[in-house]
Amino acid sequence: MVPSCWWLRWKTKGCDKYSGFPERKTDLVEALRRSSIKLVVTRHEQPAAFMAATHGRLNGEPGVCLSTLGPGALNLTTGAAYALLGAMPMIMITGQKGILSSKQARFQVVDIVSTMTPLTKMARQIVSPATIPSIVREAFRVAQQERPGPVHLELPEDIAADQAPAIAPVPRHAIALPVAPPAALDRAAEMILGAKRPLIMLGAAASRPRLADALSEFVRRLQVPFFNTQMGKGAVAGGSGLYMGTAALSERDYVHDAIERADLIVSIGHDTVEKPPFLMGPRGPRVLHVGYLPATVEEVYFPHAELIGDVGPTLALLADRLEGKLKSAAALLPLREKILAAIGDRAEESRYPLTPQRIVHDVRQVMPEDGIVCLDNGMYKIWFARNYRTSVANTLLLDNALATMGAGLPSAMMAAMLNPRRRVLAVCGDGGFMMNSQELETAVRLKLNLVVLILQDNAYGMIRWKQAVDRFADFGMTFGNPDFVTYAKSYGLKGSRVESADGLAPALETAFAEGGVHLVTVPIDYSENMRVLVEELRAHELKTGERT
Ligand SMILES: Cc1ncc(C[n+]2csc(CCOP(=O)(O)OP(=O)(O)O)c2C)c(N)n1
Ligand SMILES: [Mg+2]
Repeated sequence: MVPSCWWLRWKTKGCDKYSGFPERKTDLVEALRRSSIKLVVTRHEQPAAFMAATHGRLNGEPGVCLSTLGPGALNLTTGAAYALLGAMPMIMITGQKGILSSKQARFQVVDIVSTMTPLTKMARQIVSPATIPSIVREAFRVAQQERPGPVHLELPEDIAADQAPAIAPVPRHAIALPVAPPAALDRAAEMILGAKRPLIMLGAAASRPRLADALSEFVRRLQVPFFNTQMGKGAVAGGSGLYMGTAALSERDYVHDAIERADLIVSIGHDTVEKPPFLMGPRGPRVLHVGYLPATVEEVYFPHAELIGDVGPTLALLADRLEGKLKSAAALLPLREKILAAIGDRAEESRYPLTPQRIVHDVRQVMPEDGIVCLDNGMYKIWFARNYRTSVANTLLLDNALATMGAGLPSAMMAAMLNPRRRVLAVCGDGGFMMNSQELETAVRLKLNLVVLILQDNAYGMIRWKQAVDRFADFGMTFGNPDFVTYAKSYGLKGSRVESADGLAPALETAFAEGGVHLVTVPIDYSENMRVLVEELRAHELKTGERT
């Protein structure tokens, strides 16, 4: 750490550092003040962690969040789990009481390293300034290395205040990952060549920022139709004409018509932290797993073969073996039109309150191709994952891993910080929004360009839907809301309420055109959850069941 003049003066007067002199608490902040590092103060530690994780998710470089000891550090835990399950590189640094003496006994002392151990890839206490350069380098290496995730460092205040000789940081170097060996590539190529109805699935790891070009190229060269998981959305660039849908549900959706008919699924970057995109069983397609790491074997995911290595170059070598040779590449493509038509049904219906389909449709109209939509967690996530079409990687940011409420606004804030010239929209339910709505102040202070769309049903709609599916009574899930427009104004930002079926698109357009932080609230009609996601899909299943 940076030695402080104040401490040096005190030392030269001959004081004993550990006898009765008040211990300093804020050396790290003071060091930050003197550094080139940008410090953003948030209004709660949890959103700071969501923001840092989203930094890592979007550009591959870990975001760093800091908190005090005890209560502040505990508030980072949900963010740690978010980054761990979502494979987002992030560093958390938390304070701790001095370890060489304890002037305040156990006041605020919680064993944070133990708390963080199951929530991180690595959790360590720093016990001496001399080790800081190597620990910090190691923390960044571990956070970024596949599978990426969070790392926790605990910095006790006496270590932070200690003097250290000038020790240079450990320099970083480029690391090239190995590609899959030729024998594995040959085996995989043979499997794909033998398939009569192949289908590609793009999973969460397909959305790693460095992979977008390689994946698009692979799909273009093979001309095999593809679908994606919720977190694999947008990984193939442009209108390839091969997109078959997104598996927002685990079974029985229209996209499963293609999945069930496939005899081979080339599963690229699937991470079983996601709600299963399909359920493997004794029957069904064979699965070839392509990933940075071997597949975790689950009851519902147990690939028949694997191709492990740096995914981009490995796929290029695989395409070299297959390009132009796949006679049945497009066998499942005729199903595409029907699947997409069913998904797009009633997207422009003029009902008020608005249907989820209409909201997704209107948001897509307002967002340019590279605009970024960041979802919180609620019922609408299924609708956006299923119905919102993307053609640029990481333009629909959702969390299908921890699936925590409260991350929508902070993730959108980081997306807006990293992409000040792109349109960024946070979509939140009225439940999830209120879990971190205090960060509107941070967004205003940072002068972000950001629109927040609140979908208002005065309820925890997702759980209400599950109650209905379970055929239980509608109980305990409704609440009141503040007047969101007045609430927005109290933070010094503009708010508007959508008051007609046709009002959403213009309200969003105006908000984006004006710049700054805006809040738009729209009432949502969730009767479509039962009508489409239960009754319509049940009827569809019966129909397809009769045919086969
Ligand atoms: C922190 C957290 N608490 C609880 C849940 C369980 N949960 C998932 S969705 C949901 C309801 C979300 O309500 P809202 O944000 O209003 O969205 P809606 O479903 O009503 O559109 C709940 C309680 C969760 N995912 N995360
Ligand atoms: Mg709600």
